[in-house]
Amino acid sequence: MKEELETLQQEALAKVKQTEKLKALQEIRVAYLGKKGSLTGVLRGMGKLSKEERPVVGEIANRVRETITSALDDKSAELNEQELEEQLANESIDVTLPGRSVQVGGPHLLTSIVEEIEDLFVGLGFEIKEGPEVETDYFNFEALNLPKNHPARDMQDSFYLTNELLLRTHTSPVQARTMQSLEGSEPVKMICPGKVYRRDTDDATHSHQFTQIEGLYVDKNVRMSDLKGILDVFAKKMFGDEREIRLRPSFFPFTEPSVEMDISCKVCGGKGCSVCKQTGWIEILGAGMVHPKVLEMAGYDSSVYSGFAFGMGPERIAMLKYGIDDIRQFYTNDKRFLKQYHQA
Ligand code: 2NL
Repeated sequence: MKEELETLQQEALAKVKQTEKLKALQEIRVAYLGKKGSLTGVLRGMGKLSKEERPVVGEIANRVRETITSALDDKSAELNEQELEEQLANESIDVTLPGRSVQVGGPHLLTSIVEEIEDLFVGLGFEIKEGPEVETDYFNFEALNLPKNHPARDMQDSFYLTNELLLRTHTSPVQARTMQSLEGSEPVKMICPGKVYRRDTDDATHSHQFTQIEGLYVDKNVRMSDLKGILDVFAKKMFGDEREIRLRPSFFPFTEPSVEMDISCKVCGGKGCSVCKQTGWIEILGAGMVHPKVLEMAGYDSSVYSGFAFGMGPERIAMLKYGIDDIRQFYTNDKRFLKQYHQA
């Protein structure tokens, strides 16, 4: 029996030595020391031994168990450490490798220009208002003194959805709605930026969808000089302090009188060049005093209230400011174009 135990120990130690896997090590532990293991089997046979032999064999058996156990524990610690080393080696990061560059976006030029204009007018006390892009015939035309059969209401010029609904052709309906909601009892000082739609063929200066920013100031005693003052501040903040403005008579159905505003040409300083078509002036926007009929339809007493309104195209403003010659650049999303207008 002694020999049996010695052999068993040698066998077990040899197997432990050869093992390279934690799982196999656990199997060896079970095979020798487990309930049905070899050593347990040998010990079970101890009952047959004599009284004298039993303590001697018992002592050997205990020593064998301890030896195998400690061999298993040592090996297990060794393998665990090895595994950790491997894991650390695999997961190590080479900080000298170049990083992957992340593509960073930025605001679209049109967004920046709209926000610049918004900030400017907010600074002058105007509120920003928005409204639906699908409008009723009433708010888009009727309430703006564009009665039925008016040439601007030609089916050919607008995107109609039904007889009564169309894609708004300007942002003026937002202002008509705002005035109507105040029931003629409160002043209005607002701007409304947004998308508008016209049934045009796209080319360098036309787009079937573009952006408009309109402004409206209605109160008691609002005069044309207030309009001129506000527009002068706008022109100088947007294009530079050295710019002059001039107002020329014009016509819009919703304003009377109506004007168009020009700014002095920066390229030639007013002498005349190809940018200003030899006139020294560049057209920027349209404006006027709100037509009394428009005020009355919105519920304002036009003998008490008066107002001015203006409308501009941010695309045109950006084109003039940055020398862009094709409006389609705003809508074709060529990143080479867009990237020039933000720091990214
Ligand atoms: C242009 C001209 C203009 C208005 C828009 C307006 C709105 C109301 C009442 C009166 Cl609710 N007028 N808007 C007035 C004059 C000109 O736009 O050339 N836009 C690009």
